[in-house]
Amino acid sequence: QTGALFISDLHLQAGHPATTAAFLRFLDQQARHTQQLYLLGDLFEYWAGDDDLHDEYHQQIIAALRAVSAAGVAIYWLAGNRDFLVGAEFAQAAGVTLLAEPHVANIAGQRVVLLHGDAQCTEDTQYMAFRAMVRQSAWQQQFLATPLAQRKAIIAGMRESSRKDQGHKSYEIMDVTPAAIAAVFADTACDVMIHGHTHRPALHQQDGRRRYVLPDWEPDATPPRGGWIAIHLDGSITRHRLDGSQWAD
Ligand code: OKV
Ligand code: MN
Repeated sequence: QTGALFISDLHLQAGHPATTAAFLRFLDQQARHTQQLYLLGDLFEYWAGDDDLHDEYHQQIIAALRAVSAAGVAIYWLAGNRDFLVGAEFAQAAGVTLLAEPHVANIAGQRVVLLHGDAQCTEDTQYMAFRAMVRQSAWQQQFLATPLAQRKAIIAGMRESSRKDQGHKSYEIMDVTPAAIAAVFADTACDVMIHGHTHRPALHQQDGRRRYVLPDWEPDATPPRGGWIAIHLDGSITRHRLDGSQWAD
């Protein structure tokens, strides 16, 4: 048994059956044997609102999460930049507890600060402005008041224009800003940080502090991408690939 497991950036969608299968396998073989499971953002490729809960694919994911929760695992959710519209109805249905970031957890005697990671990519000023807008509750209320089909069309339009300007290339070169990371460490008085978003899995060690970055999941890529971080009951921290093999940290 482990104290806690951490994953992020699966970008789950009906059109990616290999990632879906890897996630369901992870829930069954790993997550059932942990005390706490932390989902650190972008579990879904996008989330248009909790009224999309009834979608067949979403029901499959929700049922799988609820089964793990019902087995006694405490599941926690931090929003990513793609699934920040997940709300109380999803949380209730899936048996997960919504967290606000930065979240400080005490796990096996370790004070750990948890983030998705997008808010620390401060050099992407265009994205930071967009984020500030869509994270406002007034903006979200207005957006969620439009019909679901229209919201999906708006998101699809954003995805299409992001593909067209090769926005995906420009934001994949973006990384967290050292000053933003230093500020989180200072504000939270933690020595360990775990986040995702940047798709640059790593363990950064500096001044006695550790910053773990989670991988995104793409099991069909060569080499396959994906994996999780574990905090064990003795406080040790390990990184794992999708096949369970451990990184030599
Ligand atoms: C993904 C990033 C574009 C970075 C929008 C609700 C909203 C989801 C979305 C739209 C954009 C993802 C899903 C994309 C990542 C970018 C630009 C920078 C920094 C809404 C839910 F706003 F309509 F409510 N999005 N897309 N970026 O084009 O794939 O990661 S995306
Ligand atoms: Mn992200």
